[in-house]
Amino acid sequence: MTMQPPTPEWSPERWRSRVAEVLARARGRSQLLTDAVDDDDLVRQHSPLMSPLVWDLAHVGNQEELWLVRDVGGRTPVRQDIDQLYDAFQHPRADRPSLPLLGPAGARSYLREVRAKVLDVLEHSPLEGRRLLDQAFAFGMVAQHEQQHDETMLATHQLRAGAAVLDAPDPLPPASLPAAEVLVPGGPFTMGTSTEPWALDNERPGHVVQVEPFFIDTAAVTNGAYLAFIDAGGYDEPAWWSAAGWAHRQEAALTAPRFWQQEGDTWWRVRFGVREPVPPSEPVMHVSFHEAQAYCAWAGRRLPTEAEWEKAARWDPATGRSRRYPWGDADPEPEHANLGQRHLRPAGAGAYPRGASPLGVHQLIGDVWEWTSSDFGGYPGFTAFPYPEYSLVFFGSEYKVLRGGSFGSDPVAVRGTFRNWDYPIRRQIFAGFRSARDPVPEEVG
Ligand code: AVJ
Ligand code: FE
Repeated sequence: MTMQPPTPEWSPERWRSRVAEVLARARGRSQLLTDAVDDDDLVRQHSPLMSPLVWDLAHVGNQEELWLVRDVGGRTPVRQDIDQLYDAFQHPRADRPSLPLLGPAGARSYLREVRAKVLDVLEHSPLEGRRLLDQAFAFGMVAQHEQQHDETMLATHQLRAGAAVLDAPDPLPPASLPAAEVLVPGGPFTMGTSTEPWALDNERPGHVVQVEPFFIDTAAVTNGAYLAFIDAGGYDEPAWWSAAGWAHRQEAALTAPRFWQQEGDTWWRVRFGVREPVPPSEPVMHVSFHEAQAYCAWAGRRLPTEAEWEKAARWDPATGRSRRYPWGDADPEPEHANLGQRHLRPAGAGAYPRGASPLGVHQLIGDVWEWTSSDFGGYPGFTAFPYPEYSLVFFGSEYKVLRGGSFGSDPVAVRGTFRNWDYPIRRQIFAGFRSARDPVPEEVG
């Protein structure tokens, strides 16, 4: 079955049922990730990079209250007194455990109370007349926000010490691909979107970008390929690293991706509490931008720019149009991509042939986030909406853009235009990369 893309003709009833479905799915995920551990575990900080899980939980409810209960619904607040505790800009993650936060039971009942009001607001809101209401934008934004925190909570699970508490079936096995890289022809394509209903402000507006021809890997760089870089002494050769990357490699004493351990000749990794040999055909993950960049330099290649990544993912050579996803305009289904925490690991190359782009680039969506070489910035004509703290305050050269989502990202929170960002030293996200290169003259006639 194919999920048809939303169109401007969708009735309010159709939007309402889509919203109810995505809100319920997000809540089920939040509950699963927080019910999996005991109360002590929920209030503990598992890493200075992360909030206690109980903070994420109540923060999700507080954002839902701010946007949907109060702003869209115009209803009386549920808990105005706790807003500042859950404002991400008032308290850095490292300080959050010492705040007078709602406890696990209090957070759960807060979320229930907010959600009950929101379902009533959904039923009674006109879904037109304000930008926040058009095509149920605010509801879609809130569902995406909860799913983004669900991926953050999954990353907290990965950082947490102790026995495994999460389990999921493995994805389909890898399959061989006809080529290791493909040529993406030069020329214009439309980057970003002005029409995707729930696209966030940083994905807008759609605009034409000229891209020079380039080659891009048909699959993400694997653990096996990355091991060759390690074995070749890549972590000890400053020539492969940028100045900032080498300084960080030295200071943090990096020798391998995060969560890897070497024992004799074998590399092991810990994945959600399970120790296992590093699987060679799976995409490498938990590498920083700097490690990705150094690998590419060693391999005689480079990271793709964000525009290159998006052209490889969305551009249809037959029509010249940009698709919503590599496979077309239909919403993601399980056969297209490894999304939604259905599996707790990325799949190997070739596991999702139905999700390939027209040019034959595989697994751009799902499996692992992919580092690009681009800084996070606003597109020409950018306007912050509905609040500058989602995107605008992060624009600048400190953050690098990642694309495509991971196995931990929900379909509602990933698109061909979706942009994620993080500091170039970060490794806690489910991020890997694919490489690119410029053609030599005889390759582009
Ligand atoms: C888009 C993943 C970088 O988690 O910092 C969540 C998403 N913004 N709450 C983040 C977000 C506000 C954001 N990222
Ligand atoms: Fe948030």
